[in-house]
Amino acid sequence: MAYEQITVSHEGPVAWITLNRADRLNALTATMSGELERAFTDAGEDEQVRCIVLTGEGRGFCAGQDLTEFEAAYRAGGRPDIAEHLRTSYHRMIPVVVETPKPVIAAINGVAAGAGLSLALACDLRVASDEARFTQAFVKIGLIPDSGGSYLLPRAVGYPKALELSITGDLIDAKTAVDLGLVSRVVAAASFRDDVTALAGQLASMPTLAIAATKALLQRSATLSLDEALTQEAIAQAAMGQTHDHVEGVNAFAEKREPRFEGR
Ligand code: LHQ
Repeated sequence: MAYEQITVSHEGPVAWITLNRADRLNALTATMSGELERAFTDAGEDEQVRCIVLTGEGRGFCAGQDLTEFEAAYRAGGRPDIAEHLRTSYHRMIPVVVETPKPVIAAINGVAAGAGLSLALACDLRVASDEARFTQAFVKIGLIPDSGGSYLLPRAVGYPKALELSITGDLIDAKTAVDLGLVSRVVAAASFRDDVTALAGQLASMPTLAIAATKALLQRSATLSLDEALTQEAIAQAAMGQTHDHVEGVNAFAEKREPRFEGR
């Protein structure tokens, strides 16, 4: 599949999706959003892929919406239909990332701003380089957190910090981000690629179907009663009980050896 603004490469069972507009800090365009939607759909459906890494080319992760897409219209006195833009780009792409039935690592190599931060929050794990920075940039241009930012950020860091970050637009460093729980770990820029590769390899060797079902259960849990959650757990566990990886895990335990999971 040919892409213009992202690249996709495969290293064994790991698919690397890289935002590829380094001179714009990988700011998002409608084209890039469509390409991400396609790449995540494909990786989600590809049985060979058992972990996905999303990262950025160059010194940025993603600077959010490419503001130059709207600049000409504003300068000419126009008012683009932002809701239509959201519906046809972010509202299609973000749910695909969230619901991808594979573990997704945001490998945050540099600055993540606005919709770029929302995109990182749509991933399952966030690993930041110690050179990464984060900003809910929306308020600085008179906007509200979109592309899932109003939903995902409070779930990551809690309402008070989410609100503070969203109404100040403050740029925070990776250390602050890990202290807040915005990212799960920070690694040195020098070993960033190797550390992410190791984590991706670890996740790719896990029972992929159980990870997919776990994601779906946890994502739905906030809107369920305990009774409903227990019902959903039983349905999912019954399905997992039928998998090769469940049998392999139990056998490996009994035989005191490492399991060889196959993602089926
Ligand atoms: C950029 C961008 C960018 C274009 C850096 N666009 N060129 C919004 C509107 C409408 C509809 C729907 O949704 C949204 C959602 C959003 O995402 S709103 C938030 C949009 N993003 C921002 O407001 C962030 C703007 N960027 C920044 O504040 C800074 O660039 C950050 C803090 C990200 C990084 O700062 P620096 O490390 O100092 O880099 P820089 O500012 O020098 O940027 C490098 C280049 O990238 C520069 O171009 P140049 O030609 O001067 O080298 C920037 O113009 C360009 N760039 N962000 N979003």
